[in-house]
Amino acid sequence: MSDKPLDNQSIDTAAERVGRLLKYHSNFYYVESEGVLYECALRGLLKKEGQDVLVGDFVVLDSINEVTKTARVQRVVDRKNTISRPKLANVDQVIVVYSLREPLFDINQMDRYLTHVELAGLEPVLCVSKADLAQSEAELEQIQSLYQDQLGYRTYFTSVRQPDSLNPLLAIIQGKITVLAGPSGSGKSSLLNRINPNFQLRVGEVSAKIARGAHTTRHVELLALNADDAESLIADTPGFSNLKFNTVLPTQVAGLFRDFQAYKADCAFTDCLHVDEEGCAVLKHRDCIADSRYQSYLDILVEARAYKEEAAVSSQKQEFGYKQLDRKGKEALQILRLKEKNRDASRRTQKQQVRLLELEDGDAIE
Ligand SMILES: Nc1nc2c(ncn2[C@@H]2O[C@H](COP(=O)(O)OP(=O)(O)OP(=O)(O)O)[C@@H](O)[C@H]2O)c(=O)[nH]1
Ligand SMILES: [Mg+2]
Ligand SMILES: [Zn+2]
Repeated sequence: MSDKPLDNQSIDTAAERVGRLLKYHSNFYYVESEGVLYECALRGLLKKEGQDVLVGDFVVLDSINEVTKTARVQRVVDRKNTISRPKLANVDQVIVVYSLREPLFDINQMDRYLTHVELAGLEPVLCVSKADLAQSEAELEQIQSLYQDQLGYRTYFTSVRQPDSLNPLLAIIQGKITVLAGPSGSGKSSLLNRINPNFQLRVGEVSAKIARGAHTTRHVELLALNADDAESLIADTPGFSNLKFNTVLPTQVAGLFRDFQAYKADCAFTDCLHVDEEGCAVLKHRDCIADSRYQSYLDILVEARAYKEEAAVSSQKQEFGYKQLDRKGKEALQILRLKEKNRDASRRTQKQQVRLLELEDGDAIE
């Protein structure tokens, strides 16, 4: 499994041990267990089943070789949670890093990141980076007033040029599994290099012309904040330019906006989408919700509606086609479905369709 000499006598075939997957690179899984980093391959069956093995996963190792520091990932332990972009498991918190300038702070994009974190069931933390580029105090105050004072998200302003500004952030990442997310060029890797210079993460340029980052970070890796502390880990992630909402149903979207919560239970219809419905309590209190937030809600709602339509069409197609089939055809389809079960993408589509059948409008997941 690696080019290191295989010392079979060092393999304890019976031994099993749990470790945490810190990174995946060139088909190898790097798993930390009891202070040792093992280079691992996947058990054949895991590959066959097409099971996702994610950075952050606890995995059971076997075929452990203490000489070559290699092992095999036998299985994945049940996850506490997963986040989708980037894909990570067992995360405690996500810090959304968005620069004040270069690239320019975009309130609707910020909402999209926050909503994604809410979707994973996690409490987002905001980090407004490159605070040294502020042209006035008012800029910072405006952001703080909306996100911290009105919405209650913890909001930090940082600059790698003002090292003291990192201290509050340092305090909240101790003892936790933290993920930094945010657009390319917002300074995630720079921030981490400041926190621990040993990380030596690659830092990119922000194009002057398009004011966008260069997608410098390519891989997700969990890094140990301190050498002998396996409980404080932080992940640098690649920035995304395009966060999609293609797994959310329209009735779920309002549940991701905490500023809607106080009102939405009083809407006349349980499937109210808070757009133009009569008896909508959110619209009645529209003045209490920031315009930018309501606009972000509408934008995401459009995508959720498109997703729902697409999923309905594909499930209808499948259902209609099935009814037309003769017995032989149905058998062939069953075999095809079984084969597809092993493929990740098709499994996901099937799950979406099942969820769609379960979720009539009005049965929103809260
Ligand atoms: N003025 C200023 N520039 C910064 C600060 N932090 C980072 N930068 C600059 O921003 C640019 C992008 O930084 P990166 O750390 O590579 O950004 P990133 O978020 O990791 O980007 P991706 O890996 O592409 O997602 C670099 O040129 C940094 O020098 C800061 O606090 N102030
Ligand atoms: Mg980076
Ligand atoms: Zn409503």
